[in-house]
Amino acid sequence: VRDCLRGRIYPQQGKVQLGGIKEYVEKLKNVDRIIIVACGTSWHAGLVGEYLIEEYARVPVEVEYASEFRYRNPIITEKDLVIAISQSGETADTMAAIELAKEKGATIFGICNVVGASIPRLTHAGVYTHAGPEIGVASTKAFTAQVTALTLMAFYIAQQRGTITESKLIEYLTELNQIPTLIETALKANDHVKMIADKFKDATNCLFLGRGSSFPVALEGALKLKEISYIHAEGYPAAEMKHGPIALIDEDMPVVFIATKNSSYEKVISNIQEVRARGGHVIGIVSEGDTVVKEMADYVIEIPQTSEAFVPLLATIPLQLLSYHIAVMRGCNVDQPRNLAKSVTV
Ligand code: F1P
Repeated sequence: VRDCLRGRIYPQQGKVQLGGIKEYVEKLKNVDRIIIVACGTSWHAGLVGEYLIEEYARVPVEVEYASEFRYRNPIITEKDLVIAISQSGETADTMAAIELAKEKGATIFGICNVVGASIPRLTHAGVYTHAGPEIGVASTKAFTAQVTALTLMAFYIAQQRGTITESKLIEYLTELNQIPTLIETALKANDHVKMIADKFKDATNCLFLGRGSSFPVALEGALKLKEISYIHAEGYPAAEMKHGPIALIDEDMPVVFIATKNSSYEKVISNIQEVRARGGHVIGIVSEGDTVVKEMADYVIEIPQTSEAFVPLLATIPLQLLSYHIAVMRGCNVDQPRNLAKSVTV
């Protein structure tokens, strides 16, 4: 994350620079639709990107599974900007989605971790995340780096289009500059998370719920648990719980809530009450110093207080740790989960 931030933001001047896409400033000023294509964890990062780009740059964004997009007949024009996200840069579905969009004349940006991989070579422009090699198969630091790149992109586009004031940009970039330190603070919860993992290591199901940009974080928390510990897990927008998943809740169902002190805090609290009333066990990812969720939940994990824009970067950390510890306790190989390939090239 430090690498991703370094040299790219100038908090005092309220300026973001993204060298890889600087030739496309005019395109960004006038773009009226962005389509994000990706698979797995990278698709979850794309959903965070949708929230950030729509919120700050006010450009409509669609996020598509590349594995679906490539096989249907999507409407794409030369006016569209397609952002392809991939850790490995070799995912066959994402490459096919890029080829399809290119044929229709769209401009393609890439967000990729591996320098010189196939995907960056197929794109017109893009940024590298420089997160370092992912030792394991399941993406972890690549996700935080992708979200950081998308955060920078959202502010960069907002700056070009004038949809954010200079003072707001200074405020956000100053906070963004602190994120590496806050991530280090979030990592200090490791032993506490390990203790919680021990309580839930024998679970057979788990729900992850969040609102706004915490919804893709919930999806990612569930995917990590599935991928490395083989526990069935689902991520849902907390507000969707009443439309179906609530039927699953009983004393055998742990529910992880991303319940940080942001715009949807009060609403998430009512969702927690609904789970408690049905005997479900609650693990809350909360802002430092929270007392309300602490009273209601079985366990809470604190992360530093931050603006809504940056919650995904911090809230992901305890979820990754939780999956990691549960997987190790269950005797799973966290680096090489069964049936998963580092890059899905077919
Ligand atoms: C996409 C992905 C990963 C997942 C696994 C299989 O890869 O779905 O998110 O963890 O490795 O592939 P990529 O396109 O981001 O390399």
